[in-house]
Amino acid sequence: MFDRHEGGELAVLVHVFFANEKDTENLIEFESLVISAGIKPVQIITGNRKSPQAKYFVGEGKAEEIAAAVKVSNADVVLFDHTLSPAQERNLERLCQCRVIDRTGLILDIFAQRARTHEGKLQVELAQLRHISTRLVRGWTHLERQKGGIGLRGPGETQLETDRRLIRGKIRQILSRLAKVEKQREQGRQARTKAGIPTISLVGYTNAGKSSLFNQMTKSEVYAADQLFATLDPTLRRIDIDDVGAIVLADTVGFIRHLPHDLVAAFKATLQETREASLLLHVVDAVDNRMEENIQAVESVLEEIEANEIPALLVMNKIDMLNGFIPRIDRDENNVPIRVWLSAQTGEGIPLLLQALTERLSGEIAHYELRLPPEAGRLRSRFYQLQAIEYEEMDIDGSIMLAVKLPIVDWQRLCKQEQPLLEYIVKSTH
Ligand SMILES: Nc1nc2c(ncn2[C@@H]2O[C@H](COP(=O)(O)OP(=O)(O)OP(=O)(O)O)[C@@H](O)[C@H]2O)c(=O)[nH]1
Ligand SMILES: [Mg+2]
Repeated sequence: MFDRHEGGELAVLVHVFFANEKDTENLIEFESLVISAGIKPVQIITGNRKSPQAKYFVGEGKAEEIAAAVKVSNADVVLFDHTLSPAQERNLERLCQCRVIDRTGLILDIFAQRARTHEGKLQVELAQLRHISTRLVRGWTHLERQKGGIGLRGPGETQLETDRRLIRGKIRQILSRLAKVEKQREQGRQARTKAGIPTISLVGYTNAGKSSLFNQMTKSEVYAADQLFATLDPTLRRIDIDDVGAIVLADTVGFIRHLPHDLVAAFKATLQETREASLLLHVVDAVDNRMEENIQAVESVLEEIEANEIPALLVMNKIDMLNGFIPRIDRDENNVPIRVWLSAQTGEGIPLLLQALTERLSGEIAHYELRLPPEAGRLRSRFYQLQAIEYEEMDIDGSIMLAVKLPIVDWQRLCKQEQPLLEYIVKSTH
């Protein structure tokens, strides 16, 4: 219907350097985000400010410079590398006589293009509707709207603008559909827990090579492309590792710094597998000159989605681009693997990764002997559900002696949920 990708929309990019910003890396990343959305940057306008200005975000003079650039370059849209208020967006649109999209709008647009599964699409649509609902008043002609394009794709803005009630109804509808999908997903997860299959989740900065590694490990074909955010939805695949048995591997959406906070909330649901994983494989692009910052950005997103306490193994990817680099495992002082250097593309180092995984997974099992008082029957059935009981014996006083064996993460989760658990420990045997 809308063919903007054929020619590519033309955009004027705006990036403001704030007082504490030193380098141009953020700007370069913004540009690649824009390109990965299928848009052609025709001019980049930068400025320096201490803080945003209320009316246009930038100052009056800079705003006029942007408007002039739009005219000269015949751009379709202005993209800001910042979060704009609805009012700022409106004022800028009036001045520039074209659409103005902020960073949230841009990332949402990329998400909309990349969503693959039903749940992912619903999540994006929900986030778009919420974003648009604050920005309903726009003076677009029909012609421009029919052209489609960034920020206009998705929930049919024309209609939405005519009636706010429609938007609310649509949001309700999506929420109830999402609830259904989430229920199905929950059932799948419970079945896996019951079967004692641990989940390993691939996480990492966008473009680090998660999907490529996922493909190497599963030999399946998941969409991998040199674009940011090639994956939006976690993709689950069951694989077998010698000495470990079955595991579920989960590919996830790429993380990014400065992800607008509402989006983190919206995508938390799609990262559910990550939050409940036994181990995270944190994939790092080892040739990216922002490697350290990317690792930190990923760690702070993990914190936001409450997955920062899950054990992680770093996967230093793309060593084929480091001349003569030999794949290897780095270990900590206890000889536990903490980093594996490999290439997801050529496959070199994959056997080392499997070895490290085996060591980590078998090293992360907790063994305990417990004495449960008669009234702790519920706890006993929790251990049964987790298939964690190695043997049990009834004592004369009615209490139950239990030997349990389960992944440390499951144990820790149980300790949080069942407060008295720690009091029942007779001995820890791992
Ligand atoms: N040279 C080289 N390129 C790689 C390697 N692994 C991945 N790539 C390339 O890096 C780009 C991104 O790979 P993906 O696997 O899509 O990365 P991703 O982390 O899944 O990206 P998102 O899903 O967008 O977050 C693609 O062009 C891959 O071909 C590698 O080991 N070596
Ligand atoms: Mg991917």
